[in-house]
Amino acid sequence: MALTTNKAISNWIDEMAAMTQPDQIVWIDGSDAQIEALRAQACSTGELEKLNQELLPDCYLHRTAVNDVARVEDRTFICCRKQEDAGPTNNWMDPQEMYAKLKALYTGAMKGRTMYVIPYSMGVVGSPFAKYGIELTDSIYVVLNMCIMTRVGAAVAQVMGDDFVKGLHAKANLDPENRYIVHFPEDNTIMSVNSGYGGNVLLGKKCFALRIASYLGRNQGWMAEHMLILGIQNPAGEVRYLAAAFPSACGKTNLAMLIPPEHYRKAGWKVWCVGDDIAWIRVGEDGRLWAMNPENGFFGVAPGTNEKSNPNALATTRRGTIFTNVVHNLDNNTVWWEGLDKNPPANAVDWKGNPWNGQTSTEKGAHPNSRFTAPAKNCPCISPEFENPKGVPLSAIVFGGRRAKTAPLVYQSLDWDHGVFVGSIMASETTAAAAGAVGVVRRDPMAMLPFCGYNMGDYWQHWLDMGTKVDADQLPKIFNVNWFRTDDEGHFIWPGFGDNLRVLEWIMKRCFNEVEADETPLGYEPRPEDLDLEGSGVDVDTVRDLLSVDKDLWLQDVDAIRAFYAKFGDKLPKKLAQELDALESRLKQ
Ligand code: GTP
Ligand code: SPV
Ligand code: MN
Repeated sequence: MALTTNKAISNWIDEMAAMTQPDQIVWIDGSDAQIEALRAQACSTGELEKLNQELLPDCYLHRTAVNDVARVEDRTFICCRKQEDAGPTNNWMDPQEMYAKLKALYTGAMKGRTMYVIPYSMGVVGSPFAKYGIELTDSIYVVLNMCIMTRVGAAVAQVMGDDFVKGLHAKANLDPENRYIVHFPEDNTIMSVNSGYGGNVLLGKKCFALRIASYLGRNQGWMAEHMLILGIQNPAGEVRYLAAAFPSACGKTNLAMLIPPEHYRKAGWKVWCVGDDIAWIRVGEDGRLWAMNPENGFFGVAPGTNEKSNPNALATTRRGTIFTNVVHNLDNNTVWWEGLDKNPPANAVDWKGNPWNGQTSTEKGAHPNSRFTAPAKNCPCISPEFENPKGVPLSAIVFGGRRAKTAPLVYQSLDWDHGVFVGSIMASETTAAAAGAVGVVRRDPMAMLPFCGYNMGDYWQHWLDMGTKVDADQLPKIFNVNWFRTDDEGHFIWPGFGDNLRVLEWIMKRCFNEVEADETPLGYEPRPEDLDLEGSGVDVDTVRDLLSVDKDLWLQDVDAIRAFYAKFGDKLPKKLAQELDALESRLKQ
């Protein structure tokens, strides 16, 4: 039964149904009974496998098609009327042309199938900062994931009125040549076809909460960012918040759920997770910047998650979780992935669905971008502010990426505008989260290269403008971090994970004027002896090395940045060009 009688909604659904021609239409109310029935149905067709319910209650396994395991950036489009508004970093096509092309792909695509109607909320339902969407899909896997990742149900259908983002997803025949992930920001519309992989099909996530929302945010004076949000509680009991943007598979989920090193724990330090992937940031009533997490779950990278690296993430996946493209351990009907433990199962099925012996196989059992979809409420360190519709006030914004050599462990920008510059010049080695080569350094400003729904030059200007809406002393301080510097053998020098708190502590001290810093051509850096290294296994000299700035490498980077900036023509804010010149002259001094 329809969950709303709103005409705008029913007309649009009728139109989409006339095109895709499903056998039936089913509204998703998100009730336990409905979810249970859908799980059973998906198990009966093999779309899901029910895991050991004693060890992993309400947990299921799914395998995608082998050619459909990551976001497809080359098939992701921003279709606005003027190409200039999409900018040089987005694929663009004229909206009418794209609608016509897609119509051919969607026509009859749901014949013999069910169209599910998912009313969902990004943010706490009914709160002033929530935004609503409806996703139409022919995939039960998508329905069940959306019920974890977003707030779904009748209440949402009631409050959304006419103001909702339209999302249409059809698996069609999963043809990679006709796979399209398309955004029409001017029409509040998302269309996804021929994929069944998370980031391409869970339309509330990257498509809405970043690409559409970044466009809305620019028009409405707020920001949608690819950022985790966390609270750091110090021994005095104060909680200070930061948001951090790292590219895909560069450590957001891990940082967001960090467990402090032992002596910090003993002293009373705690980290609270508010979000692990997306932050919507606004100016609050008190004039500060506040960040809220619009999601309701985690779609996290499985490989590398273990009892030591991220016990909180592991605990989060122990119930109500969908695992995608991991190893199926047949002995006890549980799951496994590379980096979970040193004991891969011998009697298992790999991510492709083939028999797999982890003791003898030289091939990976889980896909490097295999994922878990887990409810946020499972997380042992979920912040008490998680359900606060306003989110949390930010003291710091942190940028970071994977850089084997250039970027130091941490540095602080000179001020907001310089911080925007620092975000704009981010670069990182590519990962398995997107289809294509892995380990290639590319520029990824603010970790938003694949997610900005408009011209990146305008986006930078929007960042600069946001800085003028907040008093200078109230603005978050902006930092850059790099956990991924390697030695000559290619090993990570910094221990990372929980030990990253040592750097976050320094960052927070800087925000509250509790520690001095050294000035370098890049900005402010810690005096090595100011980082608490107790129990880290790292000595001060190593830290000095991790903080070193290789001027020759940086001058080469300046040239690369200049070439990158040139792509934006007039859209490049003058302020950023000036910041680049200033960096160059500081490096040459
Ligand atoms: P998306 O969900 O794709 O946006 O990724 P993410 O940014 O949340 O990355 P995630 O925390 O899942 O980490 C991705 C990979 O980086 C995992 O394999 C981690 O084990 C690894 N990783 C995370 N933090 C660190 C760190 O501090 N040091 C090192 N060396 N590796 C890390
Ligand atoms: C990312 O790739 O940044 C992710 C996973 O968080 S996805 O939902 O596929 O975008
Ligand atoms: Mn992400």
